[in-house]
Amino acid sequence: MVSRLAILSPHGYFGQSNVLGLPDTGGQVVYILDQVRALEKQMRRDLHEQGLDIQPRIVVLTRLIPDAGDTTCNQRVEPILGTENAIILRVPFRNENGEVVPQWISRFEVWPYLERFALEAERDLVAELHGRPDLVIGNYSDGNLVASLMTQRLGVTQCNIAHALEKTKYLFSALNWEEHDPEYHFSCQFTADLIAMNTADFIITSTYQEIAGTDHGVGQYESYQTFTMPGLYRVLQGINVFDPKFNIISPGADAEVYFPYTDTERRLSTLHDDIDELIYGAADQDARGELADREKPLLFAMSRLDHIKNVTGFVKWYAECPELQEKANLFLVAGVVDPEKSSDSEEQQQCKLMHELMDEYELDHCVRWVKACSDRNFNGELYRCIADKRGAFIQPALFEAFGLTVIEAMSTGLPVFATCFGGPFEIIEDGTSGFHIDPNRGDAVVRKICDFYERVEKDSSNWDQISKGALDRVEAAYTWELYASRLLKLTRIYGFWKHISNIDRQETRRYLEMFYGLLYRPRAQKIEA
Ligand code: UDP
Ligand code: LCN
Repeated sequence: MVSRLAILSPHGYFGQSNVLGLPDTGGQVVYILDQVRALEKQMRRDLHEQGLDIQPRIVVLTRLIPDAGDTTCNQRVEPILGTENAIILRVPFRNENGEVVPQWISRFEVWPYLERFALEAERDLVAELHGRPDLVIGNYSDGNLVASLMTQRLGVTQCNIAHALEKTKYLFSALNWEEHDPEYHFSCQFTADLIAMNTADFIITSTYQEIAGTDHGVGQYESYQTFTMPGLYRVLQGINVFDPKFNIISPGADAEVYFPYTDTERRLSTLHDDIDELIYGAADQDARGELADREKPLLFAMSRLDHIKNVTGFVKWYAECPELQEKANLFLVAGVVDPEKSSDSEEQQQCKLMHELMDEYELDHCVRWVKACSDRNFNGELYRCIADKRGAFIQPALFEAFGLTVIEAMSTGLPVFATCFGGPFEIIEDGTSGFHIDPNRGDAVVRKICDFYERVEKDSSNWDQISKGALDRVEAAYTWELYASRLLKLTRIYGFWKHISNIDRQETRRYLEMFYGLLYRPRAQKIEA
């Protein structure tokens, strides 16, 4: 029986409005909120079928941020919309004197706060649930470490979800850890990852390649098998990627929000004027560029303005390809347009680079760049409006762990060109339900898009075919109903296994505790100092 769940996601701005696109705040938040809605529904169904009159409870534990800007991240409790009983419960980070830390903290710098956070969050969770949860789900390195600390004490089942670990995002990140450490603190993060993935009872991933990689790329978990951080430690067998604790359960895109552009009855036509203004309006503080030709299809990209998302890389390829400029305009929703409005150094740097590119290549007549849009209903309709104009979604990331925007766009019937490094490689069947692009080969990327539009100019059914392929693909493999029923099945299986086998993992546990105490803790404390 599974009736009480705790989900951990400490970093970033975890909220239900005005948060998407803020630093460190993207797909993980969307994933968890959709996951909670789907799980609550499925748990209620299961409990009912078991003849039990029990209300399922789900608590998402995150960080309370007093200086929360336009978000609700300074509220302790927030009910989750679309559920009956699920809540967000926020617990603050405290410094070593016990004082609450008021400001947002980058995900790279959360390490000194987590041990205390885990204790406080556990106390609040048990009080809220009037007992222990049946399962604790950790998210990303910090959530997984807290889940580890909590489940070891509570003796309950631990499930880990990586989303997007940093190790495979930065070239030779382990080898060059010392050079990166002042900014990124990888020595803490990779140690936390090793501890959490070894204490977890089961791990779920969104794709296969996330576990074991592909012929041309290393998997997120695979990268922890053997590695060295020179001068710190050498890992001989960090994780066994063939351990039966690994399972693939792919997320979906909320079907209420991301539905096909052809579903005219459900279209949010009241938003069309605002969308038109967003795309074709005049430049201002939050928008740059004014599209001169309204007739051209739009190449649309939407993501956080991080280096890894490579939006600026795509702008450069577009700028250097007059043929593509002739065929389509470029519309970008990303981060901030005014660098002064950002508190994140990487975002500021990308923002400045984008301005430089637009100046250097004089792109203001064919590129429109607007700040992050956080309203998902608006965004759903935005994808559809771009599909109306026979546009395409571009996801040019250097690496994308999964890529929710890819399935959101596909769910609306918008053809997608997405990176071949990471999740999109598995989501999209190249040439059938979208296209793979290699972010290291800008010339080939623009060629592929030009070729597509040439085919579409000759016969518009080429666009329809890919659009239909995308819709079919998402319906078959990426839905939250499938996700919830699989995750709850696994929870029962691994929970039962833990209970009956009572495997003696004391040696591993002692080793990990020592690793935590001798290595992680002092390094984490040093960050605060
Ligand atoms: N998103 C948004 N507004 C933005 C940028 C992103 O609403 O300006 C949403 C997007 O629709 C998606 C999520 O944030 O649901 C990003 O998830 P994805 O998995 O693509 O990337 P992540 O940001 O997690 O790396
Ligand atoms: C984080 C990411 O970077 C994305 O690739 C994923 O889609 C998202 O989390 C949800 O898992």
